[in-house]
Amino acid sequence: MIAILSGGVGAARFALGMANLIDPQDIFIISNVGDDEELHGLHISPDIDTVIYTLGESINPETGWGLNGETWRVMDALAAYGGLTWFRLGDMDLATHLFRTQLLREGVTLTEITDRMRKRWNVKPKILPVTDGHLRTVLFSVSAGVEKRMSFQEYFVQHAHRPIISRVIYDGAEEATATDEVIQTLETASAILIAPSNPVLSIGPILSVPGITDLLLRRRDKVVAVSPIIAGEAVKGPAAKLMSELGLGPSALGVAQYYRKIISAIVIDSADANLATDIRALGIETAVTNTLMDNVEVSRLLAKTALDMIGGGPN
Ligand code: FO1
Repeated sequence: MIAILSGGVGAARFALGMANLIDPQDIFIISNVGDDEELHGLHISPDIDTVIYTLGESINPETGWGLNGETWRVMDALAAYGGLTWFRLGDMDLATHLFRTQLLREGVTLTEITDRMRKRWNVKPKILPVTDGHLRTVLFSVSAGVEKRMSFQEYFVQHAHRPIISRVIYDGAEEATATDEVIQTLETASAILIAPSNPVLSIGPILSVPGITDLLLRRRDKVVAVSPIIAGEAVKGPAAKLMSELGLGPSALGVAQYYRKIISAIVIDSADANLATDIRALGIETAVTNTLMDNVEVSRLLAKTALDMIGGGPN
């Protein structure tokens, strides 16, 4: 059984590769919930949905989020009212959000709801929100000496990740508790893979939940990361820009430094082969391969490279 710490698009593609490599029922995906937000009166869990829709072979391939073949009649009708339109939910995606929000109001946990959704999409890997409690990534920028606070979706979608970020916090982290399923998965997994997701915005919230980082420190020998940064650029999203604004190196080396206490191995892209020596000097075993997952075969080979590094792969 293997665990994958997961954000959105990059992690979903990586998990798809893994599901083509090993028995999908042996994969446990621990999902970030720091991007979650209440919008349109509904509970949005973008990373969970991106993973479910991708593994369910129904993701919109152009955006990397939402459903393929989606229609937008509800959003158009909402726009006619002058309603909130910067964050768009497609007509079919709306059903996902109505379902989730209703069950949350009835007191069903996000873990249980996610499992019901997974089954509806015929997804075999288990998808586990890191916590059922409140955990939100909050970003700050400074303008004319005044600090401005933004929720993740305000930063990412409304402001198109343009603001220069001065700091990031994980609101609720101190009181959050990892679910029993998550703890048990991380205790027993034969390999723990950190997907090629944004270290600060996607994996950082997972690591901020009390107990998780300590557990990974103890299991460091079994933890391998895949760099989401290739030649100083994120494949998707603001990872490189944000890391540089926060004073973290915007490179595969910066990623290795960010995770250095909790990983024993990392996979970096061939374009970054020149960084391998510096990363190995941190005491991190380094594999160099193609990490740009533009098809399932690349994802599968990447998953294999990562698993092979800690001897967790199939023969
Ligand atoms: N991203 C956008 O850029 N614009 C949107 O209107 C938008 C809506 C949306 C709805 C549901 C969902 O699951 C994701 C959505 N996203 C949208 C993507 C989302 O903001 C990001 O993919 C993640 O939060 C970053 O990992």
